[in-house]
Amino acid sequence: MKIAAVYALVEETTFKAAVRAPLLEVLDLMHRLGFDGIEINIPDPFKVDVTKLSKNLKNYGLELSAISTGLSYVNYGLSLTHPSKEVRGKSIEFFIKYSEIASTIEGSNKVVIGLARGKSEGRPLNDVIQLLKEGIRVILEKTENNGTIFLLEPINRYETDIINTIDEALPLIKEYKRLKLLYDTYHMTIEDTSPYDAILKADGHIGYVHVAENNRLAPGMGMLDWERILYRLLRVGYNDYVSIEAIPKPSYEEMLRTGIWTLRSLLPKVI
Ligand code: LER
Ligand code: MN
Repeated sequence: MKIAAVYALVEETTFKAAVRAPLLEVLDLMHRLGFDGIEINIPDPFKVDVTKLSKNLKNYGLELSAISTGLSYVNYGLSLTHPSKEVRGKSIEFFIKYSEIASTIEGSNKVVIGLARGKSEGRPLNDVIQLLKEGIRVILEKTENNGTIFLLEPINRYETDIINTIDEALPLIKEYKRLKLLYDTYHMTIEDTSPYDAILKADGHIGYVHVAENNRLAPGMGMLDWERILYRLLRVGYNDYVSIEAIPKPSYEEMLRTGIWTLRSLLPKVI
C-alpha cells in the first residue's frame, strides 16, 4: 500500500481537510517522512503551471496520487448538477482539464468527483442524479484517450445530499468502466453502520481511499481501528494509495507525521 496526503493548491479557501502551506516546504517534509505520493486539490486547473508542478513533484520523489476537485465547488461554485446549464458545462470543462493534468504528471491518473457533484438545492433527487450521470458520461467520453480513472466519493449528509453512502454510489459506479469508488473513512464513520463494514460492501469497486479519524484529524488522533481498516482493505484486494485527508491540527507537520507513522507502523502487521 502507498501513502499520500491531500494538499490544497490555493491561497484562500474555507476547505479545512488539507495541508495548506508553501508547496516546496510541504514536498520536502513529505519526502523526508517517506510519503509515496501527494494528492493535489486544484481550484482552477486552467491556472496551473503543469510543467513546473510536475518537476517539483519529481524533484522530491513524489507521485501525483490523484487530483481532487472540491475546491472548484468551494471556491467558484462549479458543480456537475448545478441548476444552470452553463455552469454545469464549465464544471465539465474543468473535469476534462483535471483529467489532462492527471494524465500528464507521473502518478495514478485519477481524478476525484467529490464536492463538485453539488447539492440538490430542493430539486427532486432523481432529476439531480440524472444530471450527475449525464455529466459523468460526457466527461468519460471526452477523456477516453487518456484513460483517467474517475473516483465517485460518497460524502456525509452534512456536506451534500447527493450520494451519501456506498449503496447509493454502487449502481452508478457499475454503469461505467472508468468510474470507481472513493472510500473515505471519515464519511463512512458518519454514514455507515461502521467504516469497517463499509469496506466489505464496497468489495471490488474501491479505486482510491481517503483516511481521517472520526473527528477528521490524522490517523492516530481519534478512535478508529486502523489495523482493522488496513486489514480489510487488503482482504478485499485494495492495495493502492491511502491518502490522508485530515484537518492539519495541531500543525500540518504533526498531522503528516502522526498520520504516516500510524499507517506505516501497521502495514507489516496486516499483510
Ligand atoms: C472530499 O474528498 C471530501 O471528503 C469532502 O468531505 C470535502 O470536505
Ligand atoms: Mn474525502
